[in-house]
Amino acid sequence: MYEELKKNDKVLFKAVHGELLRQQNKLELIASENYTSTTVLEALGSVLTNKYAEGYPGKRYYGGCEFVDIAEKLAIDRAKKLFKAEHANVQPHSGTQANITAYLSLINPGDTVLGLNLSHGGHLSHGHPLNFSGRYFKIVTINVNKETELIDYEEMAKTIEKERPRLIMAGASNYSRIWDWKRIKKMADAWKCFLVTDVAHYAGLIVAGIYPSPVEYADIVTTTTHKTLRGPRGGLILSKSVYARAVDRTNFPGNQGGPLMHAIAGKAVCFGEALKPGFKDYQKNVLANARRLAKELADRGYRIVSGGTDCHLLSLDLRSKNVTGKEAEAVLDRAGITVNKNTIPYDPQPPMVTSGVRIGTPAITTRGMGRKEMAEVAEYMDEAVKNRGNESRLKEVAGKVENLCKKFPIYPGLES
Ligand code: DSN
Repeated sequence: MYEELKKNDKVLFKAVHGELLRQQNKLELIASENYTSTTVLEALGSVLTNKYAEGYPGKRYYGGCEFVDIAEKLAIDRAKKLFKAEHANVQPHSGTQANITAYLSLINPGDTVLGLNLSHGGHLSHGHPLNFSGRYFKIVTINVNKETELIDYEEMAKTIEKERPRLIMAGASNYSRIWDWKRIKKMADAWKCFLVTDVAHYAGLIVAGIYPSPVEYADIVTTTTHKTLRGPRGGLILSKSVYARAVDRTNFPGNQGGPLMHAIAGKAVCFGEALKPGFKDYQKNVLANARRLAKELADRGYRIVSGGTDCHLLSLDLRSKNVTGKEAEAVLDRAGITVNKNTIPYDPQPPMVTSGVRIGTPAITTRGMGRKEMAEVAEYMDEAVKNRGNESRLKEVAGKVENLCKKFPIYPGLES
């Protein structure tokens, strides 16, 4: 595989091949990552990358769009069916780009947006001061409840009453519990503000029916396609048909130029795969693995933020182990386990240090690991954290991790 790259660009080939081996031989526990199918990879590497297709199917600014139109139409139809949505725009290059489109389809710069604080599990594009969202909108944030570490709907209601946002952005990149979309919709209606939900993390679970869908409640729903959905990197916007025109015009020409047709083809494949019955079983396993991993880690003395998980991710509070998130991320990496440091609610440490790590099971479940392996994963994580000053013990753990990974190949045939 990668024969041309190997022959024509040795330096880049080395990087691509190295990354393939890293993905194969290490445990990928970053909650927002996954392994796409080889069908998605083929679509991504297809000749569709050559085509300019500004506009939408049937209404393009370029000739020669008859085949890319088929791909985009397929992606749109499948997305609508999958999420039971009235309208879908498959062109956003990323989740953040989808969020820019969502805001600007409904409100104007300077308007007030309410979102979950980034250090409580929110996302940069939900109002961080350095992000476009924080620069162009007035942001008010809510925190999770200090005791329960759950979304505090009463605080949310009070904040809405006081700040009168024009738009509520509900969603997270590190919140493992159920969002009560219906309750938030009631608040949005009561105070006449728009509701946008960003389900980038939960999308796969939602289409499998094991996490609540906000599609019937939200004016606009945004998501990425590469996390639990297991597709190519990219964004997707779903909306009520009343916002279809605004969404389409705001995405193009409003905030993007030519769509990435190879990525849209990859999204069409991903949605097709998610419509198949096996996808539901996969998502059930993702959730069951996350719950088992949480239990195994709790049994080893790690505190799970909010006491557990209802999705694919869990947030670990490492303070009882006297290790920061930054140190844990580094030490786990030396043991062949990839995670990301993450703030926990009311974290005493700054964001570049943190007291926690975020862990997810989408990727290890894709490669076929199940409940039995979760005990092994927890054991290796714990061994690494306990032996953080001992390089030879860490090498030993890395060896065990590699042996486990070898039993679950990710792309058989690609490695040679
Ligand atoms: N960076 C993504 C995540 O890890 O959740 C969100 O954009």
